[in-house]
Amino acid sequence: MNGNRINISQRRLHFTRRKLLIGGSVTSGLLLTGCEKIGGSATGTSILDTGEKLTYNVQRSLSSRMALAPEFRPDQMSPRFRSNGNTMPASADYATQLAQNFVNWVLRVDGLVDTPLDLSLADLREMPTRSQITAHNCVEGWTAIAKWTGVPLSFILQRANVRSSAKYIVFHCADDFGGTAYYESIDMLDAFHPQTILAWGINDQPLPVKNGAPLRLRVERQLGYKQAKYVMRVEAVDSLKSIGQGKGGFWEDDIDYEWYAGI
Ligand SMILES: Nc1nc2c(c(=O)[nH]1)N[C@H]1C(S)=C(S)[C@@H](COP(=O)(O)O)O[C@H]1N2
Ligand SMILES: [Mo]
Repeated sequence: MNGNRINISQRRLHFTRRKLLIGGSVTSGLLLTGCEKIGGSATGTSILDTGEKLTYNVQRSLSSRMALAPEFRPDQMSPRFRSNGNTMPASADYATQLAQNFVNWVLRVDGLVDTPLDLSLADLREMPTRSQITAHNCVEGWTAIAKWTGVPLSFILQRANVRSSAKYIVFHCADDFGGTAYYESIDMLDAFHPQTILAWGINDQPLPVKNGAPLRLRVERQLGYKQAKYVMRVEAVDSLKSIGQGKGGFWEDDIDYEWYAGI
């Protein structure tokens, strides 16, 4: 199927990018050796002296964290976007919100902010909107491309006057596994990344329950389990220690998934 072929090449692209990044440092080493051989003088090596290499490495690490995830054309979208993990929160409160079509639902934004917010779905839809067609990679071995629409997290954090003491943003979700609430967290670089949005739409439709209604995180440089569904509360914190078991997310606590799941 056409969708599958795109998915496979997308995965290759990720692996190639990783190799390239690793290859980068190897190449600069080789270049240095080449200079020494050809130049045979101290002047040759000084072109890549410590200062130069530092600037290069700092530049590289910054650009790899803030670089945009690949975006795709509409004709590359997967025919359907599957669902994984919880597909319907079990809580009575969620059932009530769903029955009311989320008209009385509010997103709480609090923690290390000067202006805590309670935002309705209507409030969120009126905020600046970003749409992006991106690939979702689940560690269980599937990839799908969908169009996500929502409000940049940076806009909400700025409106809440997030304090400079905040180091992480925690997403508290409505669902649980055996009584343990799902949550996730990201650092401030990811929180202010231009593709990090709180999405209320998928493929030009309101987010269905199976994909996280009414609101889910999209943090496009990271793996599937970071894409918190059923987000009810956004909390700015300076440490993750006191949340859950302290490893920054449900799967991180439960089965030692990496907290930083950048791809
Ligand atoms: N609240 C919540 N968020 C979640 C999950 C979950 O079970 N609960 N599963 C995660 C995993 S492992 C993946 S791959 C994606 C799946 O998103 P989807 O159901 O929209 O495909 O959501 C992530 N976010
Ligand atoms: Mo996943």
